[in-house]
Amino acid sequence: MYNYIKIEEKQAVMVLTISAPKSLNALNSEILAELNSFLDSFDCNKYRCLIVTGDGEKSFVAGADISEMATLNVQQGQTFGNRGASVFRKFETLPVPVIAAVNGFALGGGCELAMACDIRICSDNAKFGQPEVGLGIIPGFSGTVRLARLVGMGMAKQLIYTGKAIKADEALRIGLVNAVVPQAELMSTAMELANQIAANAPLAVKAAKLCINTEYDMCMDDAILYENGAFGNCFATQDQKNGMKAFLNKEKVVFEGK
Ligand code: CO8
Repeated sequence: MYNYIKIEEKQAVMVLTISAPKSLNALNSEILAELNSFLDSFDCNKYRCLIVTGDGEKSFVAGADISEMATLNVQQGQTFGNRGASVFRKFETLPVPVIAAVNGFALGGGCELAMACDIRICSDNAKFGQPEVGLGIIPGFSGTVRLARLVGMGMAKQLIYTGKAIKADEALRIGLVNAVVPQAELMSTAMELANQIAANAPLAVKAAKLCINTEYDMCMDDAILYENGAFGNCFATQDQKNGMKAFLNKEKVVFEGK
């Protein structure tokens, strides 16, 4: 069905693998189109978490495809940038949480893809960077937007202006990733995290994601009001009733997402 992405269902968790090994999983238009159609058809009622990774042990995504960008004009550059940015925004706003399991190079568009995910964990051989200015461009898949939000203005500017890649331990230190694990444990760690998320009340997890994303750009008073509305809505769900009843009766609950 797809040429460049592989999908694997693991009960309530979906694993998406970007696979273009000849170019270290660099993103060309075809891969972006496949990711777009995958996201459009993703069933957020069936799956409670999505894990995104890259094929092989060397690279998550080594950026946007430089061979495709080399001859673009201004209009085509904007179109290509917009294509990637809008796909990444779909990852960011997917109703269920998305975990990036970064298994190697996350450069340029690869770092930008990881940043559009909710949570990033990486293998100890991972490298992160925004090398675009060394190619005569700037990050164009929303890297100038998200990097400063994640690691602060000063560090984002340093990374983008120098184009230098950083290793996994430095990415952890500056808060770009949540955890670093040995390569052999990356997918099992991502899966464990995904299963922990999937075991919780799915409507509540979705509401929490929407709140955090939406409130980030609001003023404090509006954000508190927004959360209050979403909090109240939780009491219309069966999951809230079952979850609290199970707690009070010292029973285990299985959430149905209702
Ligand atoms: N695009 C196209 N091909 C790539 C890319 C890429 N981003 N990265 C690697 N490849 C290809 C190489 O050309 C090579 O192909 P071949 O075997 O045919 O020569 C193959 O993958 C293997 O790569 P290397 O031989 O270079 O492997 P190394 O282990 O020596 O080096 C690196 C690995 C360090 C990852 C190196 O390949 C590299 O520096 N790659 C480019 C990284 C980069 O600059 N990424 C950012 C690209 S720009 C970007 O992402 C902008 C996003 C916003 C776009 C907005 C559009 C307007």
